[in-house]
Amino acid sequence: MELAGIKMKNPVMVASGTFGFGKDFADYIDLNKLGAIVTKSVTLKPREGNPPPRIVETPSGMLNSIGLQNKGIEHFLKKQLPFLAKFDTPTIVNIAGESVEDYAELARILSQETTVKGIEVNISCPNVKKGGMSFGCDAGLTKQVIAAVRKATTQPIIAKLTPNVADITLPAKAAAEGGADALSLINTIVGMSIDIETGGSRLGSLTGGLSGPAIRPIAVRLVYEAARAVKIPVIGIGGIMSGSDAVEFFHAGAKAVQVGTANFVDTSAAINVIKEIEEYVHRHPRAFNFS
Ligand code: RRO
Repeated sequence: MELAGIKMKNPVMVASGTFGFGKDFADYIDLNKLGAIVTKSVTLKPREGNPPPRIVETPSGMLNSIGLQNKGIEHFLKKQLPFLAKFDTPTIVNIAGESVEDYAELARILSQETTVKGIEVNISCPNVKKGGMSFGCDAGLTKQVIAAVRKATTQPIIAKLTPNVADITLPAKAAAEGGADALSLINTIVGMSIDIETGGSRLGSLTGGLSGPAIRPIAVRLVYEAARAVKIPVIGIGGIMSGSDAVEFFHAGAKAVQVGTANFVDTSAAINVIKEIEEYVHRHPRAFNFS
């Protein structure tokens, strides 16, 4: 199948931030079986991330506040990308920045790399003070960022949207107008968990992004709305733990899905999702057209 100009063996990708740069999973699963690998967000310069604790378990989900920790684009190109080049699975690089120019610069740098088959533009990180979600919450800025990335590269562009908005159709349309080839949604939902003994937040940065099965109905609704607002393909993300969860997103209008939090529970989660989708398609041969 092909999505936004990216050739994939199946419609199941692993979501940014939940699969590192592939290496940690390669001992457990065959990376060649995945539809695509989306790498952890990379910025121009290294970032330390947020103060600990950074992860809290919640009912049917988890809160994270990593704060975009990464070693920067130079390190990524030298130390992480060469490993992924060995696999016959497209690598999609998730990029993040504090300014429109940061995103454009990252896209320019990555446009030289043949291993990179697509760029996922993270305008939806809930855990940073500058940039991140503030871009994705504003349709004007969404369009500006995507248009700047569009100018900087001919690689396929996926705009990763935030659910923390009143009307998802506005950033969805803005990203499409800016020149995105696809949308991916949802990133995490801003949440908070309080330790009642101390009265303080369980996260060092007070709030974090909620993910996991708890958010799936919200994600399905937002994918449904976004898919009807734009002509470009939508990639569904949000609490997919099984093939039937993924199938829900396909019925909502998604053309592909990303498995995220489930990777923390079971290293084979995405592989199992692929198998279960195959079984569903076998039982419902006319349900979807993955071409
Ligand atoms: O690093 C993070 O804290 C983070 C990012 Br960049 C993101 O896009 N979504 C998220 O839940 N956490």
